[in-house]
Amino acid sequence: MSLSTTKLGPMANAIRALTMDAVQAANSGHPGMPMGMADVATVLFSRFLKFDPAAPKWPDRDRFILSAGHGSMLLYSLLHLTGYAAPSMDDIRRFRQLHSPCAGHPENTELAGAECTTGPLGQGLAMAVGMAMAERHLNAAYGDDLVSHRTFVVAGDGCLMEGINHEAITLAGHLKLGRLNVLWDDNRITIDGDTSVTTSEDTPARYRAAGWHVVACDGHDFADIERALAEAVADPRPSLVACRTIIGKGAPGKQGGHNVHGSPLGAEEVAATRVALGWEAPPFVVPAAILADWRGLGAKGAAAHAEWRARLAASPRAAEFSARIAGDLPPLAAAHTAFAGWLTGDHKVATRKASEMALEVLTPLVPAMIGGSADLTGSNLTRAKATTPFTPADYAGRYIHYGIREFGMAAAMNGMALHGGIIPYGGTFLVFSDYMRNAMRMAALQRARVIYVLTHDSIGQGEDGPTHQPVEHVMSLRMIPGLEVFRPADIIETAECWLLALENAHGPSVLALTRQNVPQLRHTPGEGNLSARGGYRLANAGAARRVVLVATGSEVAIALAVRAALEGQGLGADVVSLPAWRRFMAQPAAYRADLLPAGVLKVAIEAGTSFGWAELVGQDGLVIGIDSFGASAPAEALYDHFGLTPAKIVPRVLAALETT
Ligand SMILES: Cc1ncc(C[n+]2csc(CCOP(=O)(O)OP(=O)(O)O)c2C)c(N)n1
Ligand SMILES: [Mg+2]
Repeated sequence: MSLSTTKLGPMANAIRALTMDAVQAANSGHPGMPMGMADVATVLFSRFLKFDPAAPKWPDRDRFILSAGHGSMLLYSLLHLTGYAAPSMDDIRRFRQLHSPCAGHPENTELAGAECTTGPLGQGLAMAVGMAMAERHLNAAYGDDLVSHRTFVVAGDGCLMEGINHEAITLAGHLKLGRLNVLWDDNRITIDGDTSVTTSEDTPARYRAAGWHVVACDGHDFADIERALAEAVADPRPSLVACRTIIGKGAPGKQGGHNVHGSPLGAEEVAATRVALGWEAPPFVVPAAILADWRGLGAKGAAAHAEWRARLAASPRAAEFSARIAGDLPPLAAAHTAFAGWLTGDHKVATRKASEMALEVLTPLVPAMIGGSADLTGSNLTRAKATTPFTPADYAGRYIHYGIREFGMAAAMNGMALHGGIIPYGGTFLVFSDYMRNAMRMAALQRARVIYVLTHDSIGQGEDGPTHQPVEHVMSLRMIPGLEVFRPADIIETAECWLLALENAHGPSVLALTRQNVPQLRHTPGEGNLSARGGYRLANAGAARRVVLVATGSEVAIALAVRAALEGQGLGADVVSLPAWRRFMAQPAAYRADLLPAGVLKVAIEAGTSFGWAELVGQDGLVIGIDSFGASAPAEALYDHFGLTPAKIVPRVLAALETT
């Protein structure tokens, strides 16, 4: 079915009408962008996008990313009009209301047709880069028959102005992601007014400099849009399509101005727009002929989907491919055996080194694992032998040199995870998690399985000094809902936490790892994965218990030394290792109370902020932490300077015992 250009106008106006009426009903929302991009989106969906509304998760569909997430009504309109099961017209009527899947910004957990959650400007495009990387990798692994699709992005001035845009497009240009096409809503308006207020950049020149193909079109001329999109799709480079548009197009009194960006048009202007567009239908009604055109267009995708399913059915790798896309882990018995073997050894290694050893075991078993680092491979120890570099010449490679682009890396990893078939992990220094923090938050919000290998996790990194020494980071990452933060104490806990991170299929995980060596603390076989409960009793009091020492990561060994000193004075002390705070908090109250009993002095030891620890040790507990920035010196000198040695901690515990 091919739609004549005369049909496209009314189809685009259906988007405009739904948008202005939904925003008006909610008395909140952003009409400008969907009304301005309605024509471009109609051409994209009718002439280029490969999709099947009956199968929103069909693995070989094209990905459509609305990076300008404030224009969510564009996506909701398109999904409804083309015949996705959701959103329904009732959902659209309830735009921005509690429990409507038509939330203020698109949320992947609310709608099957929303590939990712967008709203923080710039990140949708950066996630799309990850999706395009995932497509190339899986194409290299499974061939054109099973994986051959494109990634289309609608981005606004804001998405292009954000700093992450530079990271994302230089990475995409370098990796020659020719199947990535960005449709730029070049309306020259942002909230504060004309873009001339804030920028004088030659944006196309910047894209060209990054190795992109750039083409422009009149975003309200269907034939011109089609020409530009055809050129973009044909070009082997990633493409920027600069669509010159008028924000709020169709609203006669408001189009072209910044006030139409994020406020309802108002009843009068809505009425005037109906007249201007010749749109006579009442709110939330799409005339049958226009709806039929949209639905016919949606139904068109079933054929391509059916052909793909036939190819999958004929493939000897069908089951493997489907399991991979579903995110199933292959059997990990060999890893369990290997890790159990470590119990009999005595490894004094940094936990970053233990992580590398774990990766050497895991990556050959789990082909979905794609590693990388933001230019700190030799420090993060993220590269295992099974993972060769991912390059334009070899997209089958499983190791991504992200360059010094932490935020871009984190967003790309979100895109890869959301694409499906990939379990991305990537490294940087823990202190630079701040650079990618919003993408980590977005991973949690989107329930994406992304694993962050964050090394040099305390003052223990030593001589680089306070700029490189995390103090507040571990605790502040624990505050992000849905983000698992693991801080393993030794080689055994590191292996356990890697397994837990992999098994955390619906959320991101942090592995906070030391630069400095730590002793192996566990040697007992058959105990199972003790880290799975978040915290566990590592050592029992010998003498009558007076103290419980709670510690994480490299400080667990210190806690054991403190315990030995206390026991030497006849004071019984337990040591609780707490590799995963939130997991521990999710345990039954009886389990927590058994580990942290009332009536006993509880002491927390962590080389980071004391903030928050009172929740575990109580107001009468003792918190040994660091509430200032670090300093530049060898690690041992810093542990002494900041009072984190047994010699400095024991007197404080004794003093606290006297007052309890
Ligand atoms: C990271 C981030 N910063 C700020 C905002 C708030 N915000 C939403 S839309 C917008 C203006 C975006 O301008 P543009 O992309 O040109 O959208 P248009 O006004 O053309 O629809 C801003 C600042 C945001 N959503 N994300
Ligand atoms: Mg704009």
